[in-house]
Amino acid sequence: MASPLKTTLIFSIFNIFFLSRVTSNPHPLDSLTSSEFLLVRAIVNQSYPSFNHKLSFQYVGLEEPEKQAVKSWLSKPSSKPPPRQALVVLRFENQTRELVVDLSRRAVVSDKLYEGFGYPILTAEDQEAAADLALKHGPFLASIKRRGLNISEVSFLSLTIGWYGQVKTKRELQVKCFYLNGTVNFYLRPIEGITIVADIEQMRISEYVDRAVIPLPKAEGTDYRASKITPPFGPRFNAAPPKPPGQIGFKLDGNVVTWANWRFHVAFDARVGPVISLASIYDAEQKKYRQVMYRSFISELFVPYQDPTEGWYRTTIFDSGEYGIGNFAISLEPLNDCPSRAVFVDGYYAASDGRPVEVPNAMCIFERHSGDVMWRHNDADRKIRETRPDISIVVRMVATVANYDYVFDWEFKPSGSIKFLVGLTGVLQVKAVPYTRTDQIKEEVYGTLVAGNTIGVSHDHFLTYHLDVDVDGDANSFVKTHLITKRVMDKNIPRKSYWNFEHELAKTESDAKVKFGPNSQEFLVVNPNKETKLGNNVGYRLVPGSSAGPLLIPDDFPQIRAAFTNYNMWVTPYNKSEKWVSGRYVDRSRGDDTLAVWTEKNRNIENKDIVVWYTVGFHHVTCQEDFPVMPTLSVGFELKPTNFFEYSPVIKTVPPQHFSWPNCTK
Ligand SMILES: [Cu+2]
Repeated sequence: MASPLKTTLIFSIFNIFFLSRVTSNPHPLDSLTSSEFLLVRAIVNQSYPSFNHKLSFQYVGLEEPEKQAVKSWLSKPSSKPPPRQALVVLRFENQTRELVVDLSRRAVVSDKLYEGFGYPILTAEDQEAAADLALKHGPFLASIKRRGLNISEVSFLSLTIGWYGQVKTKRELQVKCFYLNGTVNFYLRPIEGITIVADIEQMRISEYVDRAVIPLPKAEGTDYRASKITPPFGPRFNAAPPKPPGQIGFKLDGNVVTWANWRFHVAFDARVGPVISLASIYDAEQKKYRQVMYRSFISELFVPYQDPTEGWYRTTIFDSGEYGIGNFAISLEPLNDCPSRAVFVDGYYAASDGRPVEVPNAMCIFERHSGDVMWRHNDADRKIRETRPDISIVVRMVATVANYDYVFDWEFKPSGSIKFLVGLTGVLQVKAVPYTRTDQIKEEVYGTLVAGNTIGVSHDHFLTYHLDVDVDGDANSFVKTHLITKRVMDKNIPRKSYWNFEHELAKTESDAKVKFGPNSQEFLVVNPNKETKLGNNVGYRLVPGSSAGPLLIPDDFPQIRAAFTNYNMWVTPYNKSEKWVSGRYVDRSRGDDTLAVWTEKNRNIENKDIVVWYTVGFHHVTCQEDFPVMPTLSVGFELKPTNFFEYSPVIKTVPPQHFSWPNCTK
């Protein structure tokens, strides 16, 4: 049993602001509001009436204004903001159309028929349609009967099927089926051996195979609800100490957060989820905010399963481009998903009829008192002890992507660091097998036996971040710093070796493709036009975290489509249209519009407005502890100031006033 948490109240070391929401004109980077979604729908319906036509809204989101227009508005916020526009992707009469709708002119200002490969983000209705087709398919009902199962206990999951070199493709989804009957955690009870592929344009089952009857994993031990757990129980915890009501520690003006020395803008998008823009940090020496990052979001989340058998080889999922991470955002639970004093922000995405779907509390923003040390130093002789607690601000969104849950955090630290963290939790995708112990297994099973009759199938998670870093201005360069072992040449010195570093400037996109290997390297974005007083170029360093690369061979079809994972890091010149590393239309894509293709132009990136693309990679060899719900595994990376400030930006933080702590003797 855990000991009761000791209660201490710490005032923020920074000014405490009260929550204030100023209703003013929208910021040019604000997400579309509920009423704007309705306006977009009305404008589109004038050109594309849904009556008597097959029309669906696959994606509606902010058409990002020109970067220079945003920047000039920021320099003079009283001036007219850039036009507010929406990007709309439709399926109309079985064709994909891409529209730009101008909200102030109330008009469609651009309308293009898309005739390339791939299809838009799936709507919930697309996925439900595939499941409905399966449910009504006679041979499937016969298969369920043959297994002695009750159709009313069957649950479905519609998944994309990828592309395997076919000349012609259709909008098709595979439908996986599961059995409830005694559990709510149906993902852990797959009805294995059945392949169902549904054509969601022709509305028919295009492929159906019932290969074999495999034992169904048991319902026992799969439930995760607090009300249903049975002894022996795990540790019991006390709640975190309460915080004074009303005080949130930061200021929220519309969607602009101001906290300590940071200022940034928060938005929500159906495709990529959280979008954090215009991050700038106050420099007390220069008495002004300095730019760090224009825009950042998760461009793609690729999860290829590593089971090449007939029923599983198609399962290589692109969560952003095929489904939309924002479409999977869930309402966060106060105190458990986000701590007390968190402020919640709602999100909106378009349903297939264009109406807004509200996700209440889709994101939360909170000041984090981690209990860690921000910096400290001791001098015993002079009886000096100076220590500062680490306090930061976090923006969080959680997407429950069917079985899996992802916790996405952007954490801003007073030291100037930005941490990009992803927590992986939720339920594994599992495969039913005849085995109940590992010693029965005499074949390749593509994963770990995590419960009786249950293989947790091996897979990867690759999250590629779009990082439009603007270090103290637009014009930046990318520099690789090589750490090199050197020989000591001075014969009077007994030591033989040391290391030193050498900078290598990346002039083109090819120079900046980085695959992590055994060599020690650091990665720096510098502003070659700005120096510290000491003459160092101001910069920000990318500190890699979990960064596994792909293990598939490069000409394998899923890897061609996910060629943006071929390198851990890439740098491109800013191009407004290059936002989604997997391409604009990812469902059944052929890899002809990926980051790997864009960079074939080998453009100049020196002293330019550049974008860094970094992939957080994780190979998941499953284990029994992942069952029935996986404890959160955190992965991520950090952007860290490097010669950006003249000296430590946190040395002059004012120590917090503490209440006396009864259990502390000294
Ligand atoms: Cu995993």
